[in-house]
Amino acid sequence: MRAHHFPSPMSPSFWRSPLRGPRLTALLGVVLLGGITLLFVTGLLSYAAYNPDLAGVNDKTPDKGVLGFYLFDWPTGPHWLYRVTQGLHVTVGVALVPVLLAKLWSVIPKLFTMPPARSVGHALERVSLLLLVGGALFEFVTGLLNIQLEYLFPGSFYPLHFYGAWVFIGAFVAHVVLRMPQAVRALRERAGPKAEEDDTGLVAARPAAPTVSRRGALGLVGAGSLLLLVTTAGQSIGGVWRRTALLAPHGGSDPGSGPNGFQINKTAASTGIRTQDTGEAWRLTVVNGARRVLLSRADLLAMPQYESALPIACVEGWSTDDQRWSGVRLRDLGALVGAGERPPDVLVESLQLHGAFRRAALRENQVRDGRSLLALRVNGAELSRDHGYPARVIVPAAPGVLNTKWVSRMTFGEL
Ligand SMILES: Nc1nc2c(c(=O)[nH]1)N[C@H]1C(S)=C(S)[C@@H](COP(=O)(O)O)O[C@H]1N2
Ligand SMILES: [Mo]
Repeated sequence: MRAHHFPSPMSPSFWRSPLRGPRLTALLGVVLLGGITLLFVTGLLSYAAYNPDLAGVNDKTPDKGVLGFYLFDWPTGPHWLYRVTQGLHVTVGVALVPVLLAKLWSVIPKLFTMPPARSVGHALERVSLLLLVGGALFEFVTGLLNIQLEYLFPGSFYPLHFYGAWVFIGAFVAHVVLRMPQAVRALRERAGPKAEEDDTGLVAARPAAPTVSRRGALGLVGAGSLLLLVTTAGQSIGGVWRRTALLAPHGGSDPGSGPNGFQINKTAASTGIRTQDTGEAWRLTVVNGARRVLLSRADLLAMPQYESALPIACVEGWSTDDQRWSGVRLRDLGALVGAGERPPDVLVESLQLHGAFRRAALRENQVRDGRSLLALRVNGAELSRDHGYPARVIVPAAPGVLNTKWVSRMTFGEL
């Protein structure tokens, strides 16, 4: 009897799909080139939107060094700015998952190529591919876990995703530059090479009979992406689309009803806000240097009230439609303690004792904008406890993280 000899993954005859080849890899690569560029840009924007250089409390990666070279003052308009940039970041990231997996599948034989390195150049190339594949998986996995399970990374999600992005993008740029000529050639030649003439190592040496056409396979990947798109995008688009956001744990369809019936990030109970601290005894302390004012909720309601229609837009990708907030302008609170015509930056602190988002700093342009409020009411009703009663910040175009709830103290000018 003759023993059957099964090829190992290191042998070229192990990989038999007739779909693999430079053309499939190049087509998927082009989609990823566009998509990942968008993820990188919107990711950098999201970091800038936190105003990390303004104050330590805003900076989740304080050791960034030169990687913060591009930071700029995040603007206050258009008021839906962060809704769009972060909605794109998360939605496109989720929708690209099938494309990324298909791309990895299309090149997997190369992962097993033996010998591991034929030359120094080849060794360097393979190390860069490890960084590329590892970096991509790392960024997608940390991003997806953060939007699905918010407490998985207590505070460490930001540095992981931030530094991971820079490692990944370095390998990505090198890969694009090195592979561009091959990809362009593969896209020009519709037919694709036979195994004998293939110099990419992607075409199966002993192809099995096809079970699906290349077009059919690409169609499946596209359909997977589309399905993820329509079950995610609704959390950022809002309106009736919110009902299709089946994959959105925080931005989905059932935020309750009534004036306060829109998405809640962390509830009062989950952040340890006690009822006795938000009742009659609550006071807002407003400080500017030696000047200090204590205000009750009635005092705040007696000040001129303004209305702004603004969304909450979270780093997790979900956002609310515009809500009608009303309350006191931040710049009027600054004026109360003599912060002047051009109010300086402000540190906003909440009743919450623990947690990364219990306080945040706002930049002078955000304080100055007449739409920036310390909101007391929303959509014609009192703020609910979960939306920040007795008072919360709302600032146009800013990430949700800067819209501090349960505010107890505002310190102008000392950041
Ligand atoms: N004190 C406090 N304020 C906070 C937070 C928090 O955890 N604690 N979360 C912030 C984040 S990350 C978001 S997205 C918004 C959510 O506001 P909402 O729950 O009213 O939608 O509140 C912000 N304000
Ligand atoms: Mo958030």
